[in-house]
Amino acid sequence: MKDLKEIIGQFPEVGEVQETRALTSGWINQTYLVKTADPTAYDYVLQRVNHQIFTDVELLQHNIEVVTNHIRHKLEEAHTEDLDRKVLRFLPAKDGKTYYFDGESYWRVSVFIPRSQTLEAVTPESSYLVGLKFGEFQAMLADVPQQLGETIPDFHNMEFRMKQLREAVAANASGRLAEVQDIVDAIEADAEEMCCAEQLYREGKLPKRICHCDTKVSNMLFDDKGEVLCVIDLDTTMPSFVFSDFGDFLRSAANTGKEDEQDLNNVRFNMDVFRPFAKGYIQSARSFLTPKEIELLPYAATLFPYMQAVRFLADYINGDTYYRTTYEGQNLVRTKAQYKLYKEAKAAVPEMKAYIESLL
Ligand code: GN1
Ligand code: MG
Repeated sequence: MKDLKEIIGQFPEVGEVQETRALTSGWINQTYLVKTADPTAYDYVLQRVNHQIFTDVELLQHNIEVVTNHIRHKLEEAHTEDLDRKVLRFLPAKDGKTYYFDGESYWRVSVFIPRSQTLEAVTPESSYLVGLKFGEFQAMLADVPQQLGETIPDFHNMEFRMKQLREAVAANASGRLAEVQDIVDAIEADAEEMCCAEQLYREGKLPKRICHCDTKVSNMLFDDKGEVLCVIDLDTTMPSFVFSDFGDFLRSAANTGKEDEQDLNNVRFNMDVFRPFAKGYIQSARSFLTPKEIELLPYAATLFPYMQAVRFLADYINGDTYYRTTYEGQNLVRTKAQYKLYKEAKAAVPEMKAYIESLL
């Protein structure tokens, strides 16, 4: 790998660097904090893009530029103060592109948002704010004039995820199939029902819109008073079903257990997170949501744990080639925990429906 200083030097706006240190969060891209010598200047975030996963970095950065410029423009029109803390800004390299290719890796630099923090867990109060903000994020992007591409093709496509699972089962590369046959059968039993969104899309009954596609509380920056500053980690921002952002957020935030919880009794669907999140989201997204999209929100809360169970299970059968694991069998533990969450969310659907109706 090239010298980091040399790479930072490709982004002239950065100025004199005092120190560069690795940040640990996120396992997909490698991230560094670049502290600058001038105390009045911004610090920056340097990232090496994982181009095994994001194979089209040109498209990736195109999406990010369109999205951040569009949001910045809207915030300017609304005379929003403190703009550089409300939307990410990526710096141009010497050639004007927002990334630099060193012959081996792709690098990009964005402004480190001063006086910001991330939260790892939600409270009912923060889930309301987060719902409001993700709805607003989608609302601001509802009229983006350019076409955005899929940075990971078929990312939240349930039919595609089933196809991957079926291929994993057919190949049985790790020899682990016999051990998980019961759970494969259970997943197959619900597959048709869970793939309904793609079918509705083909029938023209469900649109795709620009979504974040990695909604979780840690992808949002807060100020020291707990107010939301902005949405971060825009790599998967692309056309998808709006309920992607709704369901994927609840998959982590409304789970009372860990993603790889061993004790399945701890995995329940937390309606005390669902309610404020749904309230905030619907409040800011209502202006553009169709009745069908609103109707499908409870389904989305079941779809994402189901999809994640399918993805973890396929990876387990493939021999753990995608998700990093820290202990033997972790992908199976994750699968079972996500499947349990799916069942819990399913049981809560009538309650979710009634609550959403009460909001309208
Ligand atoms: C990956 O790395 P992270 O946590 O942002 C994955 C998500 C999964 C999640 C499950 C690009 O996201 O889709 O929901 O793991 N991202 C990618 O923990 O595959
Ligand atoms: Mg991510």
